[in-house]
Amino acid sequence: MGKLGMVEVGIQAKRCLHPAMETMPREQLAALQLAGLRSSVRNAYQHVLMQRARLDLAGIGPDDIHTLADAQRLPFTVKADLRDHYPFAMFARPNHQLVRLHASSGTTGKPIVVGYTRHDIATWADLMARSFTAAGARPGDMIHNAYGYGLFTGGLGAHYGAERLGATVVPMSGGSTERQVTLIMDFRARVLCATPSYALAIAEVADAQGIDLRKSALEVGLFGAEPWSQAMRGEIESRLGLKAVDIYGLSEIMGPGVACECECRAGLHGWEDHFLFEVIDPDSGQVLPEGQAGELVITTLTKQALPMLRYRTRDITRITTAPCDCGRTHLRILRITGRNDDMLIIRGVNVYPSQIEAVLLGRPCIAPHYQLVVQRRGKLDEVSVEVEALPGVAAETYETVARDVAHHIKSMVGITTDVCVKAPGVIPRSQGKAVRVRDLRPKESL
Ligand code: DLL
Repeated sequence: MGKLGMVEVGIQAKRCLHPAMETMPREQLAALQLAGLRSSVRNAYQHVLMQRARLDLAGIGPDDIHTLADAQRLPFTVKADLRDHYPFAMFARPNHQLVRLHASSGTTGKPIVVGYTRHDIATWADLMARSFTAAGARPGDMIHNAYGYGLFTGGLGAHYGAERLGATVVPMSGGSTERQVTLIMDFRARVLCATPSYALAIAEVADAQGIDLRKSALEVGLFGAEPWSQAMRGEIESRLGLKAVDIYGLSEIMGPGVACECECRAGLHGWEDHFLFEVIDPDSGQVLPEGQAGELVITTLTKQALPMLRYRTRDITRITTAPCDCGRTHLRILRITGRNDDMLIIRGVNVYPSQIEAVLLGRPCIAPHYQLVVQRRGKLDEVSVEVEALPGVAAETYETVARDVAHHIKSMVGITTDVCVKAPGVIPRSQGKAVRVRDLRPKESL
């Protein structure tokens, strides 16, 4: 690398919260990961009965980890394991050593519960602060946090990270959307944290109040917790007048801040000093070569209370270790296209809601609010797309608009859909994760 390159990396590295760690040569990072992997397997083996039994069955123990590739011999962990060991049987620490619990809402059956020691919470705050910094937030910023507080990891995760960064956090949570708009304007927030769908709901309420959020102090948004398309990014940026950054995480592994985009926005840096990332073929379980799309699998390297070995996230993505212009060396996870569970198979074509979203957001006359309704007719699954017209579009033209949208879905995604254009404001708005699919198929047929 030439001198100029060195200077550029130097400048960029200043935008890192932990420059030495975030720009560490990959061989050193690998050595760190190996040590972390050994200690995480040891933690799980020594303190979690279920993990010990499973590792014994697989014939691998903490002393058998010699290279990072040995991770591939470890058994997978899945969400059902957490349900089956509800509430605390997967914890590697007794309750009196935990300082916090979070839980997923769990639409079916028991929720899953995750626990943190004081050290785990400090690591999480650090990684969230690192993510904020990568996204362009700075100490002294006013951070408006519209992620839900409570058992969901979004609110408190972003909150602790913002405080750790040295920012001022407005702990707004989701809901009271008119008030959100008022406080964003009055407190002059520079950074907004919300799900992408809720960010748009805030923009819509601002419009209705005659307030132009593009004139607010907002400059950066950290949006995540649900899949969103590049087209949605464009929509959010033009409505809110900020730079929209993608942030990823999941409760089972930590919460938000497992990975986050930097200012280059060319994939989300997965923080490899704390996590080991793999992409597998969801059917065979085999690790895929770098760059191929598959299911993301994550192993925690430093978690005390809940060490996770090869957790199958169900999230579909690709990873790259190619150098990023920001100078960070940690690999990048490309935009999550969807979850395995959300994938629809319509007459043999695999479809993620985000693919349909990308088409909808590119059409004129259509608002960025939609739901897909899946039904079974005879033996075949069918999708109807419920979408809203923009205010001001004449109701007589709804049918023509619907035909245009159906045509574009057919040509770009390859499936035939029944499109229904509805009046503005009819599709339910989210305050957190948007419900994109209404599945009306009989349960026993799935
Ligand atoms: O959603 C944690 C989070 C909060 C992440 C705030 C980002 C911002 P869970 O409720 O456990 O945790 O849901 C995790 O949400 O497996 C993905 O399917 C999805 N998800 C999270 N971030 C993204 C993203 C939080 N940036 C599940 N893009 C994950 C796509 C995402 N999907």
